[in-house]
Amino acid sequence: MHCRIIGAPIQEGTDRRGCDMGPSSLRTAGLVEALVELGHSVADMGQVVPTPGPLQAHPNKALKALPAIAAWTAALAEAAYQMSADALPIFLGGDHSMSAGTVSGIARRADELGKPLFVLWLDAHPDFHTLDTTTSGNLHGVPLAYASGLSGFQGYFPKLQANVSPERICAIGIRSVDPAERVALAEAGVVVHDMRAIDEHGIAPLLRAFLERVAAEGGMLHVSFDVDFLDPAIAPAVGTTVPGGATFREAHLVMEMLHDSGLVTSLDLVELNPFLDERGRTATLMVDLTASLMGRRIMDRPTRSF
Ligand code: DIR
Ligand code: MN
Ligand code: MN
Ligand code: MN
Repeated sequence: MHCRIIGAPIQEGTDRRGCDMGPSSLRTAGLVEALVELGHSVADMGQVVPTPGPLQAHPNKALKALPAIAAWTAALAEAAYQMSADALPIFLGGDHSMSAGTVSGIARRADELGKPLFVLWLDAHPDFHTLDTTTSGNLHGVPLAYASGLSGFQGYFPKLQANVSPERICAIGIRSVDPAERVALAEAGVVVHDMRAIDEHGIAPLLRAFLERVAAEGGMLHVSFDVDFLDPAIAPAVGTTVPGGATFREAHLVMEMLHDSGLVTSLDLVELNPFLDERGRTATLMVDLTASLMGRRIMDRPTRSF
């Protein structure tokens, strides 16, 4: 597989500073080396640079850094579209607002190829606010709603060239949902597997059902992996920890099933805040999990087993 690494040192989507160091930390933890060791060819494309746009006033006075996030979204959408032409792009965040750009850029690529785009959202949060419903004003809470084509972004965020159909989104690991998000997710038809669903059924059957849908429709699959999907006990380096997250073993199982599916066409690694890390522990775990997604395993499986 040919991989392209793209740094997105964006931190204006959160209250806490430090996510701008995420790409460096993932590189320092050996991401490129891990991929090369698995036999992949890797091109590190460096960092995306946004071009600031005009200041915009929005009726929701809570919104923070709207022009900055709009500029990042435009730059990342273009990068995602370009970088997905001939490779598997891996976007290194940066806070999750970056996925407004990556998912919409990949959606444009899928549209051009005539393939349905599916998104696997691994996160404690659905990030399904619009500019009107967010009360924190932190724009890492809106990317999935924007990329789904929900209204209310027009005139503030870049005009969408293509969107992901909300019913082709599967969110797993969810355990912190704001009231407006709860309503919007149900209306849009996003498939949400919260922690209770994982506890009742196990994570594998939930993921398998989704992967079978992607395979049946011949779709592309974008994986957006927020560090806070993981339990804070194993992944402390994130600004918005929520107790009761995915375990080390659940996370590796998800990654290995994704690899076995052969369906993943792009990946975001987001919300790593190295300022909150313990000697690179979370960064190293994110690299190990990415290696599992890209083919590292304990023993080979006799057949494709997702
Ligand atoms: C909360 C937290 N839903 C908000 N969101 C995120 O501020 O809108 N935390 N994404 O990681
Ligand atoms: Mn998130
Ligand atoms: Mn989150
Ligand atoms: Mn593994």
